[in-house]
Amino acid sequence: SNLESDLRHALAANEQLSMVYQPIVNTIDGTLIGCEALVRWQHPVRGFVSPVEFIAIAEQSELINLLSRWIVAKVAEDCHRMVENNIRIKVSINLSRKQFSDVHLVKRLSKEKAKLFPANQKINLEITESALFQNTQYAINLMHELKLAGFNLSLDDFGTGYSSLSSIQQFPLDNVKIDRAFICNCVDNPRDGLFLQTMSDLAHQLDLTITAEGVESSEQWQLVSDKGIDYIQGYLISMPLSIDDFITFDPVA
Ligand code: G
Ligand code: G
Ligand code: MN
Ligand code: NA
Repeated sequence: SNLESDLRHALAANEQLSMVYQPIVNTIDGTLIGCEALVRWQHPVRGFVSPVEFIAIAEQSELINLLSRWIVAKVAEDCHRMVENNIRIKVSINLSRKQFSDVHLVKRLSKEKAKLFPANQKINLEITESALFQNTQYAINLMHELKLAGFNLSLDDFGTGYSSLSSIQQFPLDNVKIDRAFICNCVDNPRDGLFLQTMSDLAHQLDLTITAEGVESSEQWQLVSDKGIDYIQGYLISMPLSIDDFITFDPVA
């Protein structure tokens, strides 16, 4: 079967697709400060299809617009559930390179924010590193517009790609997410530890917060904490959770 037409069908029927939410906590005391929304597709024949695969397929056509709209509407619905359960946290939504280069992005997201989300909902947009360096001036302008529209901005997957440490200072960011590649060996590899310390110091000099992704052990949590990294996310804290599980998630339990 053809994945593109299958995805089109799943979107039209509002089935097979779901959102999960991975907690993001304070490094110092483990309190919940936010979550990252991640899309999932349970295909009836193929089973779980990775978002890496189906987002790339959606981006080959206008289907990416439908998928983006579905994701934002679903996240908004789930933010209402969180607020009803007295969970008022920042929710992070990923933007792919192609989504980031859509000229209608700011207008569309602003409308959706006003119309669909709870009042005063804090929304963070995660932009992958490679998206910023295709056209630096375009990226800077777009990011200023997103900031004016009330969104917070994270640089996602930092360290995997193109940016030198100092080049990030030109972008109006709020937060940097260190790619999990630097976390997985950081306890044994002094070079990764040095990179984390350097990134943490730089982020704070630029007035950004910094998040470590992919924290899987308490040794990693301790090391990341020693480096002054503000927030952590990873399987040690929690897997990504359905909204039902997320609203009963207790980070300190
Ligand atoms: O959740 P998982 O580790 O399978 O995600 C794999 C990749 O897919 C990650 O790079 C993640 O950023 C991306 N991804 C997951 N959900 C979304 C989404 O809702 N929108 C976009 N653009 N990317 C997503
Ligand atoms: O590219 P991005 O950072 O958006 O991707 C997030 C992805 O990382 C999600 O698909 C999520 O499932 C995955 N992830 C989250 N925590 C961990 C972890 O502790 N270990 C590993 N290996 N993957 C993780
Ligand atoms: Mn992300
Ligand atoms: Na990432």
